[in-house]
Amino acid sequence: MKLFTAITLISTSFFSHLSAHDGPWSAARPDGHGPISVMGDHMHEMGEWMLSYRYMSMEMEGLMKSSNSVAPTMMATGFMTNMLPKDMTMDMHMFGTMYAISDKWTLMGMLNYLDNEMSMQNGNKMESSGLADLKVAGLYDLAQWDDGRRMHLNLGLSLPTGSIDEKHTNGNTLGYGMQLGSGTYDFHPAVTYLAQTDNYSYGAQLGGVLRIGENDQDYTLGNKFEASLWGARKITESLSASAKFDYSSQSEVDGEDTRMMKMMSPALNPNSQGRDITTFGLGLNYYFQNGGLSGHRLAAEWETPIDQKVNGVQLELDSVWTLGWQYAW
Ligand SMILES: [Cu+2]
Repeated sequence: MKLFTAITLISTSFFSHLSAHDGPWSAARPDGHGPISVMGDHMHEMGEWMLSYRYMSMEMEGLMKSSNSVAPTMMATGFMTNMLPKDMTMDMHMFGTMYAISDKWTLMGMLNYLDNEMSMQNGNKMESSGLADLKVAGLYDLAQWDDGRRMHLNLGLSLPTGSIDEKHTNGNTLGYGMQLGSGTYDFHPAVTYLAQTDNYSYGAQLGGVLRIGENDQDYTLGNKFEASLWGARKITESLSASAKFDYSSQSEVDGEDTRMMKMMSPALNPNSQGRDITTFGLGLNYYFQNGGLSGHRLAAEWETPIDQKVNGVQLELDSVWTLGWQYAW
């Protein structure tokens, strides 16, 4: 009889791993939050607060024309060899806060600080740093099912707090990619779908950036469409590992900043902005559930392109690292 009970217990616990999640979606597990590079992936319960800090570092090196690598020459690119970019690093410090005013609405605010550095073929180095565009968002709960699935709407708006007047030390206006903001109010809508089983979780987010009007230099950065799909495995009660695919498509700049000599360098050319890119990412989430750090989360994610096609001539994206800390109470 004891043997029978033991077999029953073992087989029940084994098969329960295969069955769907019992009960609603839960944030109280490491993969209760998406990969750290995904914004607005989760909501909170009424009255809950969250603070977060993310550090994102993006490396670009080598030139591309459409989907091909090209030599840094005038012959290959149509731009003066001296004025072609060689590499660029973009570091972003992202400070975020979330608060759930009800079980239906979670509010979000995000302040980013940018630090850009670009080297040209002639050895010139250009730098810009400062506050980027402030983003506010409301996440609205669309549906929650009893088997661990849920869906929400992201309604975000970014305010033109970032400078579009960044200059090189010689007084020339820096290119579009070195500016800190868009100069326009931008609408960031998205739909997010989440699903959990006992040991796995999945998510998908479809969204974009829609620019409203044009900025005071008479141009508008390209609108962007983005689709992300990820899956994560809960390894222990505190640790999960994730894989993510992300596709985004951003169009070129509409209009032009007449302070920039657009024939000189692709960095200054409105038609050499925006790209279609598919990336693959691997990430880890760690969730402290006990002790003094209970409620804190640490996460890291590395992403690299598997396919990219730039508009005009641009630097090739190599990799993106995102490291993050989150604390909810
Ligand atoms: Cu949160």
